[in-house]
Amino acid sequence: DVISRLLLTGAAGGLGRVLRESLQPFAGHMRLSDIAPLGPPAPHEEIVPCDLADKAAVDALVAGCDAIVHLGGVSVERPFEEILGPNIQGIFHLYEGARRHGVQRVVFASSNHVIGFHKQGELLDANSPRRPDGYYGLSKSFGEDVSRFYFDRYGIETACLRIGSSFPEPKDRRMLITWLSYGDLTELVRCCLFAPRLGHTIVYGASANRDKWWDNKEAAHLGFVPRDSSEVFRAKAEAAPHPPADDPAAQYQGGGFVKAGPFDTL
Ligand code: NAI
Ligand code: 15L
Repeated sequence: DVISRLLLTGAAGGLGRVLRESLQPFAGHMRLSDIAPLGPPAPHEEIVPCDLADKAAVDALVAGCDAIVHLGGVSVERPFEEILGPNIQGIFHLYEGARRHGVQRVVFASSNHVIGFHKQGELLDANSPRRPDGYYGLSKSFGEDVSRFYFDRYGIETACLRIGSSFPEPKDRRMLITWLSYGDLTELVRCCLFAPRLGHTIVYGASANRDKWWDNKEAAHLGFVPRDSSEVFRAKAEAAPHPPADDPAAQYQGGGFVKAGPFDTL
């Protein structure tokens, strides 16, 4: 299976650089977008710089694409005012563009920070209540609602990937549980792009790690089976500094995000 024209936003970021390469076999042509530099395009690539906060620019960006992998935006906890344009206005602009130009499928990089205020050790699934752990988590929660609305109203299919921690290696104890390898990330996105019926699906993005906080039974139709495990990194990750047991960062699934801010500036 190949998507004729795939739009990848946030293509200059950590995961964007990974998927720019790893999704190549699944896309005839890739339109790569970011506000950061993307380097020269390969023959199968097209570079379209775009600020997600700019509605007209996003509309033009989306035109002519068959599917979207949306990674762009602020990816860490920041003051609300910095998140508003890229993440909140940005997701609205993206779906308006998809509606106007008939794009039928979106893979949206949501985040575990949508459920970050659940306690560590609790087993969640797609029906668990959302408990965002900051302005960033709130923006992803809004994005999940926007995608649900555009599915119910217009039939645009979306997978909301509640990605745990997708880095080359898990860096600490929490990430031994939340880690998503780049190989499993690619497989998850591939499953979402090609599932015969995607509908509106919430799926957690974690590898086949020993300990789990998330159950993907509601996303079984994707056929996503993670292959990697954080276990090979256990000794190194456990040796890293970790917060004391009574620290909120050690108590909640969102880790340190739950105590970032509140960024008073007035
Ligand atoms: P990143 O911060 O490396 O990449 C995000 C990209 O979005 C950057 O290249 C940035 O320039 C771009 N961007 C920011 N503001 C923009 C704007 N106004 N207009 C256009 N582009 C803009 O983040 P990373 O790690 O690659 O994550 C990708 C996506 O996955 C993000 O949406 C993030 O929230 C989400 N995610 C990532 C996780 C991880 O473990 N890496 C975990 C959970 C979610
Ligand atoms: C995220 O949502 C962030 O984008 C990423 O940088 C990590 O902090 C990750 O969550 C995490 O929770 O480890």
